Amino acid sequence: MERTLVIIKPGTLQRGLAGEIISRFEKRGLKLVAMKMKQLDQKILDVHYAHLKEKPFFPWLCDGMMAAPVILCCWEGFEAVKVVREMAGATNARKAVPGTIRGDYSMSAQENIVHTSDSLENAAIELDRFFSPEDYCDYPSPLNSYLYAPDEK
Ligand code: IDP
Ligand code: MG
Repeated sequence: MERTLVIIKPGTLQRGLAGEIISRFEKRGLKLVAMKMKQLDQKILDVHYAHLKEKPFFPWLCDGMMAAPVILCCWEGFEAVKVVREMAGATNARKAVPGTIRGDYSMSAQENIVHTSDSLENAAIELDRFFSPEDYCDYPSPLNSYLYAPDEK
């Protein structure tokens, strides 16, 4: 099973949508294995959004990500990285397809509800950035035989 990082962004929390967004991942059949609320700071955002440092919108992006706490979630599932990424939809929410999270809840390229890891490699790096080994909860998945076929592991 893969693990991926979702960050419920500050605007999502402020708009009272956090529960609804978390619920969508639950309903899809993903398993929540770690979760915490955190106030992000510039230091961690410089690393997390290093690929965007030269962009003109970088300061606004960071301001938005520090405007309130975020909710960090680790979701587990078969091919979870790609599934979660596709659930989020296009970065620019105005171009995101209806039915995706961004396509259903946002009008913005910046204030776009969630962060999702974009590859298995980056998921591992990002999860290490925000979670310690003891943050992960190991608990039974009694519904797995209803959610998956035997070769989907
Ligand atoms: P992603 O979140 O879909 O992976 P990235 O390119 O990694 O997209 O960008 C990270 C975040 O930076 C986006 O989620 C969004 O909040 C912000 N962002 C990206 N492109 C733009 C833009 O053109 N204008 C404003 N904000 C942007
Ligand atoms: Mg990204």
